[in-house]
Amino acid sequence: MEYIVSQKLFTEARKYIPGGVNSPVRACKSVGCDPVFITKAKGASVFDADGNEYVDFVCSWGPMIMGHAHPDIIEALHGAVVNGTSFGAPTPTEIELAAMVVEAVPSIEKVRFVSSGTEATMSAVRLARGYTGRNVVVKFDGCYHGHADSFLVKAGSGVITLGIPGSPGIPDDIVKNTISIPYNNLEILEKTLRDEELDIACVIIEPVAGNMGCVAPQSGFLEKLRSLTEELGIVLIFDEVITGFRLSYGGAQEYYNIIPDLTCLGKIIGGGLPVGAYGGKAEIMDNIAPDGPVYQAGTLSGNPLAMAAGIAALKLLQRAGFYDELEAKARGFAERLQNVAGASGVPVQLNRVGSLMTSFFTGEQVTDFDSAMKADTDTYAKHYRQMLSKGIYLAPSQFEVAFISAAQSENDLEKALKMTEWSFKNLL
Ligand code: KE4
Repeated sequence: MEYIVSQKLFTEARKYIPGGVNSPVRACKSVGCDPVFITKAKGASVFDADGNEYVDFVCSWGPMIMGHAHPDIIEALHGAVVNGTSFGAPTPTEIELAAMVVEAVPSIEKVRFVSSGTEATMSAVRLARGYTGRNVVVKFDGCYHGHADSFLVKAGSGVITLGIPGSPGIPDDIVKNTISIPYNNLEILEKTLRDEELDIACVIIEPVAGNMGCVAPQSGFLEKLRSLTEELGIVLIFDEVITGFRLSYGGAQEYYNIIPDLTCLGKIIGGGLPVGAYGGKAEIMDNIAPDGPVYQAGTLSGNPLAMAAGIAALKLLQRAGFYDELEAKARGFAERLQNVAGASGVPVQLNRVGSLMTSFFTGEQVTDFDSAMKADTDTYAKHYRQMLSKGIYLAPSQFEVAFISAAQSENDLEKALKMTEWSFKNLL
């Protein structure tokens, strides 16, 4: 494959944009190559500026569960855009999408739309602090909740991908109110939450971690987290920006039947347009301005185009059998991928929850941040470059997930398996 045009574009982009990208992980630094510039996408395929076609397992980092440029979403956007693009005023479509979210997500009685997952999580934490009058946020090593100051402590996603401990520019006063503890460690969880020295406002967690690679909650972990936060009056926030409408129509909380106090959403609910949301018990949500004193606002919150795309996307997900079919497809693919890895002799741990999965290049089980960090990122990088050269578009980081979408065909998956088999033969 040639990447001549992408390379020219990357040089040009770096003149105007830091790192040539508008989000760090896209720069492909950790996988030892320059990014390809994508010009269009359709269904399971993305196309780069050199005209190369790829089977897409990034899915825009999660939103494109239906595949790219779905006709229903395109039609919804056409219908909306002719009426204008933004009004800065309440609109009927915000009510429609809000009602769909309230209906779908067990914990959500009221919901506020924002424009990104980061806005959703930072607002939910501010709300939890305002509602409890406490300051400390507990998060988990390797989980990523966006780039708000409070979260860049042992965070996942691009923070571990780039190997940066946190970020300059965040005052110690902020960091001291964030405590990060190991995922799946019940003993440290209980010890931390029961520490009376800490005035803990909330715990925020990815109910299935997707930002240290895919890491599932071990049996009893979420249940213990829920019972402890309930007992201690600590607000439990599920960050379902990835898992919301992904693991089931009601998200991870429906999938595991654990109901948090607040839930953060993003990605899928925008159908590819910029949307985030946070919601939960009315008793808590009614503390948000203008009804309550906790302030949060946004010029483009509830944007009519984003609402139209989100409504169309969720309607597609309501089809009977959708999630069963997605689970069967993902399970079948993962089983075959496991066989390829097993036959290759390459040490791979394949973690999968629903249509999220990660192949960790390590011989040990991956159950938390420390075990994830033992993965061989150089081998992942070589695998990434090999797969790209064969038309398979994976996440440019060992610490992200691959997404199965409704659009990938059996041929697409078969091609990915064949190229994986070829790659594994040429890795070591
Ligand atoms: P955004 O602000 O990027 O819309 O959402 C932040 C966020 C919050 N919570 C979770 C669980 C998330 O995964 C994210 C963002 N995910 C990353 C990739 N895993 C977005 C990709 C990027 O940073 O470019």
